[in-house]
Amino acid sequence: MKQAPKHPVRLERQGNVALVVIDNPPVNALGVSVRLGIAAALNAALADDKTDAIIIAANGRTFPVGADIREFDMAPQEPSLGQLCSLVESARKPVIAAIQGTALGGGLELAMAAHYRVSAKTARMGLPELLLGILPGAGGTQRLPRLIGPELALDMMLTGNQVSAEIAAEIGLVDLVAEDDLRVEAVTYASTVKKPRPTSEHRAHLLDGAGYMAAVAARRARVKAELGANALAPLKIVNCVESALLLPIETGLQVERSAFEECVTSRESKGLRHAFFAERAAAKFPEAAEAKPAQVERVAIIGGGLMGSGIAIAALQSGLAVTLVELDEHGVNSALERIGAHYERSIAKGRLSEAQGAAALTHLQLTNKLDLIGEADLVIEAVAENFELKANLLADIAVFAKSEAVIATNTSYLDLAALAEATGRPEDTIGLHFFAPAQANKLVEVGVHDDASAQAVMTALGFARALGKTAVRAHVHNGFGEGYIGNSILEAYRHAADIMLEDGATPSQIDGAMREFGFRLGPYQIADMSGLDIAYARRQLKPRSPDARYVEIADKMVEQGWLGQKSGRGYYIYTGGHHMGVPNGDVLKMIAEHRAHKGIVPRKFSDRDIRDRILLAIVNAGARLLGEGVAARPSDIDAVMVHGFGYPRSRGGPMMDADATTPSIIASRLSVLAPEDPSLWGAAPVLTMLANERQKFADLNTV
Ligand code: 3H9
Repeated sequence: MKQAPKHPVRLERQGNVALVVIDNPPVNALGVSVRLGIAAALNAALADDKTDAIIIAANGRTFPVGADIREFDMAPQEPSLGQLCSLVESARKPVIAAIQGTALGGGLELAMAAHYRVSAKTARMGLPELLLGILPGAGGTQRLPRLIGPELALDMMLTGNQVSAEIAAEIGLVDLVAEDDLRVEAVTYASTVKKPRPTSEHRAHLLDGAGYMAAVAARRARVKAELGANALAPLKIVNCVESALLLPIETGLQVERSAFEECVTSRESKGLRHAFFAERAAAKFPEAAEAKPAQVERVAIIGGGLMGSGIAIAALQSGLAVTLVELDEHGVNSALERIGAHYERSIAKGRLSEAQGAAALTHLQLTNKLDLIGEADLVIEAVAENFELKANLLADIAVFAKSEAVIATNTSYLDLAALAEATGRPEDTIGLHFFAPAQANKLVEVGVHDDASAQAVMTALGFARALGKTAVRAHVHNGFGEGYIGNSILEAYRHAADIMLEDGATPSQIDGAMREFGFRLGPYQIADMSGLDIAYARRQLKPRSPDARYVEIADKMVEQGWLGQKSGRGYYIYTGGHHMGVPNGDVLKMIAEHRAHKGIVPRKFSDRDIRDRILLAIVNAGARLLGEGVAARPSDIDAVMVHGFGYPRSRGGPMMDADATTPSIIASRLSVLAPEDPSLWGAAPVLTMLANERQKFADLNTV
């Protein structure tokens, strides 16, 4: 556990300027000790006759990035951030905020409560509260429109986007951008300002009342159209900005406060905050105690198919040099086509300029010569899912890769320890499991086997983070860990769905119920997208468990050549311009015959039954992975499901959902289902333990 600094705020002096310096690493979050410290230092400076102006500054890499999010579930402690901001604004001496790094959320609100703002050239500012399901609750909704007008203020608050110092100066958010030394230039600036200039008294943007109201109305209509009439935090933001025009600031602040309280206690905000901390907890690998990530400047990827090309694009986007190796000229050309098409699409959509696209491609080396991987710091094989193929390739990679290079295999099903052994350098070899499309999907699982060195693991983690991915550790050991976390849970999810399919539900009903829950796609849409032949091939290799119910529907489809989108037919038909597909009547007919053949009398499942059964299967599979030590903490499973599989972020993840239901209720529901298929529904020991001890999954979360 990190110790809070003893004195997170200090009062310093330079001539007649007092500096209130916040020092609360790592990000100067405005927890209660910081708020108390700022209030005390401010009062001391105000009482000091020798002080003419006060600067609020921060040590370390950044101005405060916001309120301390961990305090949101605790009893409120005074002064609140709102009270502190009012204290700052009402100061009788000029207060200047000196901003560096990222002034976010409550940090920017504190700066806006100051009378003047000076920022470093590289500083960025934003109000990202919406991403946590809340709204700026310390005056941001009242002060920002006064400073920059309603339209820009709504834009910043409804997107969470940050603005640069240059833009901030243009729009009136900061008064001066320091040329060189922020602290020195802020002190010089402070000695030139003569009196306080409270933001609440800025009227320029409130004068055109009709224009202001029109901007608010347009934004409200847009939010409702895009997010629905129940979008809590976004609509509250719009209401608060409206109040900034219509009400005196004290009343506007009260409106904002009660809106904040309603949002912060919402299930959505709790879910989003859980997801925020789950991502950060997942990055805490035990290997960090032993090693630091080595720098990866060049990555080599073997295999330029969908996955390999996606990884290459992700690496190029992050500014790394890439060597992409294909088998032959034909492979090289198709990889080039695939990557080129990606850049063309990005340029057409305006995400990249032509120059940026061209510049990124200059860092790409495409070749059919494996010996060119010698300069890479990390080599990832991303060829077809076949043990022999991968093992032989990994042995060759080990010959050409430099001795300090880390070697990674992009598999989650094949035996990781055996593949590592095939390199002759097991300590350097780890699993790096990307999810398609690898350039966009935020999840990477780092597969760790018992012989992997801490150095290799940490380098893989550092690489995944450099790509902007959420990395989650999967411990593969003693026969556990096949499919790592993600695919192992996906298998249980699919199996629960298949049982319902065989017993009476339709693919589109199951997909619809899961979309209604919040997934972007249902399991059969995903199966059609991935191609049914891939899972089929794996099933053929896998021994069947005697207590597992086997549903042959997908096998029968593959045998008919219905492989999903790639063959134009799967659970849905994709011909005739139907991008999303229409239900495949032939599959429905085949399922009906299949049921009759097995003597199954179809029964009805409500959407709620479907959702409940699938969630039970996911949670039980998650609990099993915890018991096996494959997943280190429940929140890691949440991070995997949110980032890799589109579990609705606002729910936090399945294990958080399970805690809301309580493990004991889940265990008793599982016991009802267990006779149907003990392999799927038999309660995992961890779940039974939590149920017996009346504990929750959250009690197992360690950081
Ligand atoms: C708000 O301000 C509400 C107000 O309007 C009203 C109040 C009444 N609190 O992400 P990193 C921790 S809401 C507590 O790995 P990076 C984080 O958990 C807030 N802790 O670094 C991690 O801890 P650990 C609005 C926080 O460089 C460590 O700091 N602000 C907070 O990749 C490093 O974080 C936001 O939503 C926090 N606010 O990214 C900004 N922020 O080492 C949220 C971070 O123990 N923060 N931590 O794992 C971010 O977006 C990123 O952390 C940031 C740095 C971009 C700042």
